[in-house]
Amino acid sequence: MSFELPQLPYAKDALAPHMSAETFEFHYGKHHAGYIAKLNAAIEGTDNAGKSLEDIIKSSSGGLFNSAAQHWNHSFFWNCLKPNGGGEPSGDLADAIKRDFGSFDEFKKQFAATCGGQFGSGWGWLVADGGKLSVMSTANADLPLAHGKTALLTIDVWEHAYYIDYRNARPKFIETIMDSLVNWDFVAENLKKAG
Ligand code: MN3
Repeated sequence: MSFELPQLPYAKDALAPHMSAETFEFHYGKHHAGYIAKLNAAIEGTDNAGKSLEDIIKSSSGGLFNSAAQHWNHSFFWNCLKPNGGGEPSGDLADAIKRDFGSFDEFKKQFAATCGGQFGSGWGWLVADGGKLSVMSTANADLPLAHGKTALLTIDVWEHAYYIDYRNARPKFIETIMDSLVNWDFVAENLKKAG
């Protein structure tokens, strides 16, 4: 069975002006779709053809790992966003952030610094690790799953994620996601599943 480009949880123009339909045409329609095409070509006719995406990620390296992980990362990233999102979470998630970072503002500062500080292409993450929340960044296609951690929230900081709407202004892109786009309900669900 081959992997398919997942439906976006909103219309391609639903996050404008913060993330434009043109960005989705390229980032989702070409980059994400391209990773899936490479992944399918790499697994066709091999033992990996029937495996889950997570199993392929955990057992692969090199080009196959990159394609599989980038499919996972992008599918996760789209779900981390929603129209009229952003601001502050509530409930258990808010309590856990306060417990492990001291305050939401301190989390936001550390998360933005981690996302902004990733040198070159990669991802910024809020993760759960042994019942505790922390922030981390990964290079290229790398992801928390490969380090035994559970992803709760991510921002894609590859240039292709922000170049159309923000040119080279990665910090403004990160700030806009935090203020206007984060889907905290999705993050809270991920925390619940992490246990
Ligand atoms: Mn990307």
